[in-house]
Amino acid sequence: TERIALYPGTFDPVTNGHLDVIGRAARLVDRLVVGVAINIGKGPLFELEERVALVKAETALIAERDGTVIEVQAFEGLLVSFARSVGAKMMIRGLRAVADFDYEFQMVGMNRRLDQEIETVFLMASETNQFIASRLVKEIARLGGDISSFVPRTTLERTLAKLRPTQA
Ligand code: COD
Repeated sequence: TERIALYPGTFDPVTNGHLDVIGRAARLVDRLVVGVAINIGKGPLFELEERVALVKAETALIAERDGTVIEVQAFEGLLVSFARSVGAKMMIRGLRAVADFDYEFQMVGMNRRLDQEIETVFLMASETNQFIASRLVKEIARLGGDISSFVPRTTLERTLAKLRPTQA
């Protein structure tokens, strides 16, 4: 049977950290579904459609390079329901230093109570990419810093256009 994994996130916007995790995950499975959450609670900078489009553009390059199957889908509602709907028994999450642990630990625990069949697998990005966070990328861009080593090209352009309209 086909091994399907779901990598869910807000991707506001997608960073080299996310793409690093996606590249690693794609090598472990037959099909990787990247789920872009509406996540109104986080008050995203980018519209859902735009976040999906950026993830699609960047993952297409990885899929082509590595010959893997990567699908990008927006989702609303409960994560475990979406995982079931795409047939994923594996949930991929990325781990940065200790800061992520608490939240991820809770998520695994809660999701496991909701669906015992789904296992969460944690991956770490490379040394260059493991500190990158969408929140800090946006803050640095807003303050005029250089974010070109944290995000892929298209995302860089879109982020600058959004946050520094006069300079983009
Ligand atoms: N290196 C490694 N991993 C990274 C890096 C990096 N540099 N940057 C990000 N990551 C990881 C994050 O730790 C996370 O695992 C993943 O990449 C996605 O990150 P984000 O920030 O884009 O996404 P999140 O954490 O905001 O996603 C949260 C969800 C949308 C998955 C969550 O809110 C959710 O499940 N929503 C649906 C409603 C639901 O079911 N809620 C109950 C959950 S228990």
